[in-house]
Parts: sequence; C-alpha cells; structure tokens
Amino acid sequence: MSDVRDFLSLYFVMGSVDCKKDPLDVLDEAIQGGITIFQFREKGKGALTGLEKYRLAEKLFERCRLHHIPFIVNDDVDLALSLEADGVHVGQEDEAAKRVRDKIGNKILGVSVHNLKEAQAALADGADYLGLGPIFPTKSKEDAKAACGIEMIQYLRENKIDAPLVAIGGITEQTAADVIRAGADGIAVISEICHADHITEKTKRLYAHVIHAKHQN
Ligand code: 3NM
Repeated sequence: MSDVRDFLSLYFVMGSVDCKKDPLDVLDEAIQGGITIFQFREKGKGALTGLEKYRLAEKLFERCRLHHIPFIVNDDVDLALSLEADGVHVGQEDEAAKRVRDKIGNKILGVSVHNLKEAQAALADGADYLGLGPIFPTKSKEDAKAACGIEMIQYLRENKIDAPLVAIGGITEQTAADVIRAGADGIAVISEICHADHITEKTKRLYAHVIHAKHQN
C-alpha cells in the first residue's frame, strides 16, 4: 500500500447514528464526491451492536472495496480482523494502541490524540497516522474534549511530529483550507458530509478545498 498520507486528504467518518438516511446511500454519495478513506464508527446513542453492526460494516466495506477506498474500523479490532478491513482507529480511551498493533500486524493503525505528549506516545506505540482533535467544537462526539484550534496542528509540526496527521472536529467547507495550511495532511469529517443536503456536491467542494490548499503548502 502507498503512503498512508496519500489517503488522508478527505477522511469520511460515519456510523448509522450520524445518518439522516440509509448509511449505504450516504457512503455511495460521499464516494461519488471523492472521499479518499472511510472509517466505520458505530458509536453513540442508538448505535447498532452485534450482528446488526457486523452486517452494516460488511455492506459498507463492500462499497469501499469496489471503489478502492481504504476501510478503517473504529475501536473494534475483532470486527476489523473478521472483515479483513484495511485498518483500525482507536482513541485514548479505547484499547491501547500498542496492543492493537500487536493484534493487527501491518494493517493501518490510526490513533486519536489531543496534544504533543499523546502524539509522541501514539507514534512510539506504532501508529501509522494521528487523528488530532477536536480542532473546533463538535456535536458528533459525546465525550469530545475542548477544541484545540488549528494552532495545535502547527504546534505538533513545530515539535517534530512529521507523521501523517488528519485533523478532526467541527471542520467545514469554510475551514478546511486553513486546517491544511496549518500542516494537516487531511481533514476528517462526520456532520459536514452526513448532514449536507447534497452530499456528493458538498464532498466535491471539500475535496477541492483540501487539494487546492495542499498545492499551496
Ligand atoms: N473524534 P464532526 S471529534 C469522531 O476530537 C471524532 O478525536 C474527535 O465530527 C476527536 O466532523 C469527532 O461532525 C467528531 O465535528 C467529528
């Protein structure tokens, strides 16, 4: 697989709870718009569990595979392994990154971080990329920490964190370019895509903002 950094430009994160319509349609439209990687994050009030969660993951994975979009599973190593997904993403409160690395071999490992110390630890534990957030306030994560602002992206870059890094939390079409200019390799979004009236068009615009800003860096 090529450098993870190449896939991070437009990272779509979603579970059934985030969708106002069939998650398969949401994903299809986002794929048409140009997402570059997908994370199945079935979390929050009303989230599917057990077989229902597995079945949805299987269908979403199939869609991603058809379009060569890497499929990452949030915080469920067993699900990722049984589907043979491309990777796993864990937060600070989830299973320890080092243990996950041991279980998943050379699959992609992403770790959510909120500051320099967590970023250094995640990389020492074997993370392939960092998810830094929340950059702005978000309504999509119940236990989200305080927003760190784009300054935290710059701070990590100034402190030798050169690893692939995707920014998350409250990122919109209006702020996408600023986030990239601050040093992120990509943006990760839930609501900006899930809640858009026209998902494909919204996704295309987000992608264009990211790519344009990347070329300026
Ligand atoms: N993780 P939206 S913020 C899943 O800070 C997630 O680690 C975060 O959703 C973190 O794009 C977040 O709707 C929610 O703000 C992102």
